[in-house]
Amino acid sequence: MSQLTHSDSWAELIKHFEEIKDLHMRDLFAQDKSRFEKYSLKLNDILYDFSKNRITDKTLKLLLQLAKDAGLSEWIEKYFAGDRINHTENRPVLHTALRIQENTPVYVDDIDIIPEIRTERERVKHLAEKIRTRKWLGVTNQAITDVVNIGIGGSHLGPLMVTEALRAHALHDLNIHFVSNIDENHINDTLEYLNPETTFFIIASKTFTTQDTMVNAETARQWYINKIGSSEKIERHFSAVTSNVKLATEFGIAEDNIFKMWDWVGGRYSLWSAIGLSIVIAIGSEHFDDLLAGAYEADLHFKNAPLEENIPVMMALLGIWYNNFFKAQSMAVLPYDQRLHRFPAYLQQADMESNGKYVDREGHDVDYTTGPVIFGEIGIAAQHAFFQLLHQGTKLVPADILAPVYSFRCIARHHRALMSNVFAQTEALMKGKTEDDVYKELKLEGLDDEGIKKLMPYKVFPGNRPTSTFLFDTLDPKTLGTIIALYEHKIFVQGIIWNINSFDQWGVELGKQLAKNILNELNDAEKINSHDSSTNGLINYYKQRRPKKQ
Ligand code: G6Q
Repeated sequence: MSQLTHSDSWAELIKHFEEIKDLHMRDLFAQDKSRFEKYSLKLNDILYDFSKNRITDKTLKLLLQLAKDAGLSEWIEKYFAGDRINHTENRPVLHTALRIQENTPVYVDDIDIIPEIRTERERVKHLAEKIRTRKWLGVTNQAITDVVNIGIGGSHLGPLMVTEALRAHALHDLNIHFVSNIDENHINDTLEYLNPETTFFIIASKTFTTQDTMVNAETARQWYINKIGSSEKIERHFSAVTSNVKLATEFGIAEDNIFKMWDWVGGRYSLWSAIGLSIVIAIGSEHFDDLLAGAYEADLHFKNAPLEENIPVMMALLGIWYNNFFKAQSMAVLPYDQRLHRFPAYLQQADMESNGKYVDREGHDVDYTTGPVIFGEIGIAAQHAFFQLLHQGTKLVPADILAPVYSFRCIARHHRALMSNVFAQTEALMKGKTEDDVYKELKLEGLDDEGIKKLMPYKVFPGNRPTSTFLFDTLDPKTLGTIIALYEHKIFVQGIIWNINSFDQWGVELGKQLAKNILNELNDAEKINSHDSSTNGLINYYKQRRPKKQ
């Protein structure tokens, strides 16, 4: 038995779960008029309402005890101080250093990393501003009109999510594209309408060895050479963000156009580093600074707020409550702001790659469940799709809702309708619809008692489905920075309580190795028999059916 499941606080929580599991939130709200005041927190313009959760004061007390028993406060100190908490890779975890606003030093191997972070950021801004102000000229001395970020995973999802979210701040005559899939359709479809004379590529890869990115990068280079007729002035069209300067130089990227990454920044936590070059080009350096400043606000809050007033801690504890005690397998992320449409995909990686692990920090199998399946979609779209399961399915799916109080180019008619959905859905998920409600509704519609009786079971909603709502003023860079960092810290807290290393990703590394081996087997027409019968069968079927040139 692990220390966690062996602890007194765990045993108390199991006992408490038995007491509380049948309580209905409808009754909890009726009994306690101050639930909203009690169970909501604020950070700047962000309101976090977690009152529509299946909790009481006692639940929170016990969950907080669990966090204390895990030594959370000490771990938070280690995290910010640069201890090597990513022990399987022997690395510190310092994405937080990328957004520090003061000149407080942060040491890695006795060297203060802040000056280097600032130097690199200035280089990024300098290039970005030259492109934005049309001073960076391509091979035929024309300004850049299109920027293509080639990267995958952590070198793709963060920049893509943020540039989409902050479109309102972007230049209208500069297009940013993202290519991640090794499927040639992705790069072909992107390059089809672009002019090589006015296109600028960012090869974003921490390792500069990731197959998907390197194959796409090579195709981009060939495209440039074929279209221009030579590699003339190619250095004006290619840049790289990487910790592998040697490979980037060998690829042919000019040293001035290579931006550094460090091994103490994990891919999925790297949008704050030079990996954010595409973001800076899109929204400008001042807005990027605001994004960092927003994240820093979340860092300060996480570091300094008492655990019971700490938003990421509450988010994490609620997740643990449902995951480990209610045995919920998943969690939905439902932004109602259209510009957050890539946020669920971004969070899916951040959370599932960090906490999808069954081995604890001591190398033992855990005897409890860890990270949930994260999924999501724009809330409004999801209402017309999978909300059915949230309301009446057999699974408990806790959900996070994110919505802006106002929008940049607000059209009141749209925005009020949007928000009416936010409030109506969270209320309905919590309250449900009783037989009484259904009876009255159907009676009003003119149904007789016989008809009502037949329809009744289908029309009842059990309710008691938990949601937590983030309401923020508007989706500006600062607020977005804060929201992202709150989720990063939530993931950290859960990793600490589950006693796992949230910062390695051996599962992802495996995929990188496997594909390399099989690639060699695809290069000729020879029949393969080195795998299991299914893999052999699939490979051989593919080899037989593919057109000659492929
Ligand atoms: C993120 C992961 C992974 C990584 C990609 C791309 O935390 O490590 O998603 O970001 O595999 O790796 P490179 O940046 O090295 O190409």
